[in-house]
Amino acid sequence: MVAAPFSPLGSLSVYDSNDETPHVGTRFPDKSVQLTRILAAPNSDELLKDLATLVSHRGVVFFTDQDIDIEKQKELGTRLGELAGKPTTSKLHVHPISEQTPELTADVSVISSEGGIARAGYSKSARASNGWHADITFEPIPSDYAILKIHTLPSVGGDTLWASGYEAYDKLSPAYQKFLEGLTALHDGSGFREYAEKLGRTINDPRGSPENTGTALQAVHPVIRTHPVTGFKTLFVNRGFTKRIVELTEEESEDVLAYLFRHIAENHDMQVRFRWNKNDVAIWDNRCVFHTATNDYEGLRQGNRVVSLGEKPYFDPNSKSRRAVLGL
Ligand SMILES: O=C(O)CCC(=O)C(=O)O
Ligand SMILES: [Fe+2]
Repeated sequence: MVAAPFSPLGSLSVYDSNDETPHVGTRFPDKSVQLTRILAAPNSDELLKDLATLVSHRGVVFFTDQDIDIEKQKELGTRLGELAGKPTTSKLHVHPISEQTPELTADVSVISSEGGIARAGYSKSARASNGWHADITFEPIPSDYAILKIHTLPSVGGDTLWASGYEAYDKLSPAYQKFLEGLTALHDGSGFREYAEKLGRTINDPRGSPENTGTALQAVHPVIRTHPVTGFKTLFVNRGFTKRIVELTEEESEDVLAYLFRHIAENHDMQVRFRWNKNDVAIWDNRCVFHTATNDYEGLRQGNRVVSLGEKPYFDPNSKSRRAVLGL
């Protein structure tokens, strides 16, 4: 895999789009831009490769009122990562607690206000910013792209926020950046095991890659990783799953992680907030953004999510930061 040049739209420049904030988020506001048409276009490989590159640069991309069904959503999840050059053993993720139903296979996660993945361990009085995470970083082979389509919404509320890992890295002082580079952290998803045990269910295994196996739901990853598509350095610890920086004492780790989680949650200049309309689709890159749901609504909110697997995270000491490359 080689770093892509900075041309985030490429062949997608024929469509109307806008940046939602300077650092994160791009939107295709017109519903005439349909992912199903992009998937079926004669130059679909070119369009999808450019879409993967755009998502990797901008962190999250929004599409308006999409007609895509779950089969096509899975095809999109598979082709984005393949065209961006991920290992052939990386398929769609099977979540440890996703259920196979007559309608949906285990590689689809139902995101619902009623329970399950998005609500495991949810408490109404908890601080909203506790929810910041990147998906499934407890896996040895974590996610590249995720695609969420929300089909059922309350009349107001339930926004989703994303934050840029590139900008989170770039906002740190050079001394703090240097301190973090080369450190590794333990990511742990045992909350899902406890949720499964409580409901008397087994953990799905393997989970989309031969390396994502067993019920430990733990992995060690670099604290700063190099993004394989953009070549940029990005912060890769998140409040949801990162428990411990391996090379530090327990107390040091606790303080440094608390600082980094605040850094992500409190810098709203590196965040974008999306207000959903029915059948909107968000595609994000779990390698370089964090996200959080907003549990501020009553009533039913539901959608389907496909998470694909990328590569084993690595840190290349010769890689550059986004601001350094873009001259920001
Ligand atoms: O419900 C949401 O807004 C986001 C839930 C989530 O974290 C996800 O789909 O990965
Ligand atoms: Fe998530």
